[in-house]
Amino acid sequence: MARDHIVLNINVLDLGISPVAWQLSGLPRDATTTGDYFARIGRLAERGTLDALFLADNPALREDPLRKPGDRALEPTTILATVAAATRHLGLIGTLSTTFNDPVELAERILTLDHLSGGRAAWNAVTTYNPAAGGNFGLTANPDRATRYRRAGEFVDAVLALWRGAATGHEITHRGEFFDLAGRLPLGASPQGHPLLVQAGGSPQGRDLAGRTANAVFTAEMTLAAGLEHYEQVKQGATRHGRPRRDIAILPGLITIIGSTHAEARRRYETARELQDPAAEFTRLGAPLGHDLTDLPLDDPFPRHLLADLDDPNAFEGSLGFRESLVRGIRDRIAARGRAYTLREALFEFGAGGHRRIIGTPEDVADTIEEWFRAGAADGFNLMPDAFPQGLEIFVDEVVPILRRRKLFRYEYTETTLRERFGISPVTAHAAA
Ligand SMILES: Cc1cc2nc3c(=O)[nH]c(=O)nc-3n(C[C@H](O)[C@@H](O)[C@H](O)COP(=O)(O)O)c2cc1C
Repeated sequence: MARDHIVLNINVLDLGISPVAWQLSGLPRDATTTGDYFARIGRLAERGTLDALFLADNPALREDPLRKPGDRALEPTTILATVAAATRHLGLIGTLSTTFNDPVELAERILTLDHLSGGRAAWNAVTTYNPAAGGNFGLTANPDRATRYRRAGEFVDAVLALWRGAATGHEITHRGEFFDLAGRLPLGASPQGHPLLVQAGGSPQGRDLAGRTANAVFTAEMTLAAGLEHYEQVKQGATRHGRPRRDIAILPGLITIIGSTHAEARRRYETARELQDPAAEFTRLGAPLGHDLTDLPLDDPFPRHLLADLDDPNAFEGSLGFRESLVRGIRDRIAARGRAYTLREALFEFGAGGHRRIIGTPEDVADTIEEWFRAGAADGFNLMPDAFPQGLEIFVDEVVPILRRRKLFRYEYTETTLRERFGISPVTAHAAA
């Protein structure tokens, strides 16, 4: 346990992480294309003194909206500007791709948000795996992982240099494989100096980029053992790059299906499961594993060959971080249940990706959060409720008070900027050199 407080962000994935969230939430299907929806979630998160609102990114034309109604379509930075206006304290973390953006434009956009919000902005850097994205940007395929991460490293360096230049009033020069730039942004220091940097992507390259540059990492781990390993690896990476361990917060995703009693939580889960279509789950589990599952018999034992090591990880299109977490999770299940563990069970248990999931009471959720935090497997979590707004309401009203009583979470906001709240070193003239 490196901090005295847990970091808790709310990850707003459409109407919730459940594929049938639009049926559970009771909100209109198109709520996620309104500013009111995000403003309401922002205010709710602030009522619970959460750290930040987090948004993912998918710079590709979307899947069929009729198959997944309610899929978020709005661009993250614009949503965050709306949330900034509706809140006073909440941090604002937007994911944007290093493969399909330009560093000068992105640096200016996020620094603008940082100024508008009084020092609450952060950028989550990802390299994008969705193969549909490349086609929209004039490529026949996405660049391979090694190329994407070389570009990501240079992109992040350029953005940080531009932000430090803005904070200290210096011009910068950057000459590299992908970008050449010279000059400075037309902005000065924001109230927190400049925005924070977050990273998501758990391959060896992703972990190294995080250790070298990030102030927070969004990770995917299902077990405490895996969480501990990942945590140490990234923190040691930070140390290797001469950075203090506390300048980087490790934040695994946490899926929550909460009920006031165990029976109620179970009922909430079963209701969703009955609405789910196993055929739709084939893609949700198959894509991150890198296999087409469609013709496999649902009630046979889980096919172990799907969990074999990849011949060429560099050529694997999906996220290695997600795949590793899933493979480990499913292997653990098979070890516990043997041939009785079927593909059907795996689809429903692991279809939401490689994140830890809790179906339980507020106490259960608080216990897991406390266990991971005290063990040194997490500095906090990116929360992913099954459906909004109820999944967040019950967290704010019933889990947060437990964490406060256990002295693990704040009663009120005491810091003004996200940098201070995360306990990250201030921007100094030294850092800008
Ligand atoms: C927890 C987590 C969250 C991610 N969120 C996004 C996202 O919002 N948008 C995106 O394009 N990629 C996202 N990614 C994927 C990676 O950043 C991805 O772009 C790339 O394929 C590298 O992933 P890898 O390092 O795990 O292989 C996420 C990955 C992880 C592990």
